[in-house]
Amino acid sequence: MNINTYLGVGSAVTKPTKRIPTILTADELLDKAFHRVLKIRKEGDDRMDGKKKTTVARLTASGDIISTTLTLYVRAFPSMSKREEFQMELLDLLVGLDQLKKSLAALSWCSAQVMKLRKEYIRRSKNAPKMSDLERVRKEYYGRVSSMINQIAGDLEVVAKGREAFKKLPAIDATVPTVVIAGFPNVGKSQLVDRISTAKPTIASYPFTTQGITIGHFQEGWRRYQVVDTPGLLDRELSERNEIERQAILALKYLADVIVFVLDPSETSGYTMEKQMRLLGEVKKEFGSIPVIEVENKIDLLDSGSERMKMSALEGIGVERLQGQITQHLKQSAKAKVTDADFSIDKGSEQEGE
Ligand SMILES: Nc1nc2c(ncn2[C@@H]2O[C@H](COP(=O)(O)OP(=O)(O)OP(=O)(O)O)[C@@H](O)[C@H]2O)c(=O)[nH]1
Ligand SMILES: [Mg+2]
Repeated sequence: MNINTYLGVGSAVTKPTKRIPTILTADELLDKAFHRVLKIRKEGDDRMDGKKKTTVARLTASGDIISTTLTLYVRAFPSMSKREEFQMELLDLLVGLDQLKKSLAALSWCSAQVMKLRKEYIRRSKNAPKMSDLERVRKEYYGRVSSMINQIAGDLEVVAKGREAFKKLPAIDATVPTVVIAGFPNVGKSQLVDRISTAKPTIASYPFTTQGITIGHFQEGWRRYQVVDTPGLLDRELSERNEIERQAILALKYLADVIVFVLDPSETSGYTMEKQMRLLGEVKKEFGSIPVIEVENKIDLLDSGSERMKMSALEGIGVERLQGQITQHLKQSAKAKVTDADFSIDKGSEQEGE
């Protein structure tokens, strides 16, 4: 079955949603279902009748709470259009879409099962001849519902993790020309992104400060460009990369129209130039079709004397020149050409109408 069936059908979601409710754990859900209903009391013709009506009302309410809560979770997951491949891949990396799909299906299944039990035990409560039978029926119902919810405890955890991933999903516009900033950890990528875009990433003097993808923008004339800050990459095989690094790889693969590769010849990042150069070679090999701008950062600390472009993201030296080069590349990107075409068609049709 297609993931979209479980992630809801219909329109594309380009922005993270805030509407997925907090996902309760199995214990919290049972607590909510069984304790809240204790407040319900019904009057009857006699003690037995009152007890029966109360039991039936409690069974009904607790079943409803569980079933509607689970169904709400399943329905709250937004759909993802095929076009947002990057977001799909990112979600897959962070939660595992197959697992999320299975877990949402498990919640649906459980919701339906609880409704079945509810029906069965309401009938049995109504037919209970004695107080003790009524108590036994109630206990059995609670026991069966509890074990069913405990069965999906792991699925609730997966769905909760899915919710977190959805919440943090960067709002990417796949049609906007995009520069992705890459390099070793601690070389100054976030400092650069902070300088050239609207994004305000965390900057700190330790590796792996950036743990996910941050999106910023900058404007040049009427054009808007996307800037993507990525977590640092080490020079190792893709199979050895951790979840944080893999997010950077996904951003390079799916988003980059141009890559800025930041090097730190001062090596104050804690990594040798040899290692950094090896990674640069890998990136160029892996993403051969994407132009790479190489820039040496921290020129305030060390000027290597190489031919490469230099800057100090910290002090703002050379940043404008770099930004100019980025813009040149982005202007020439296929995405920019599509926007240009749209723009001229719009202008054309306006003129026709005049
Ligand atoms: N002296 C100097 N320090 C810099 C410069 N650019 C960044 N730094 C410092 O280097 C450290 C790392 O900067 P970040 O921008 O967080 O580095 P990053 O590449 O984003 O690091 P990760 O997110 O961990 O991959 C911080 O302490 C910055 O202040 C620079 O041009 N000169
Ligand atoms: Mg960073």
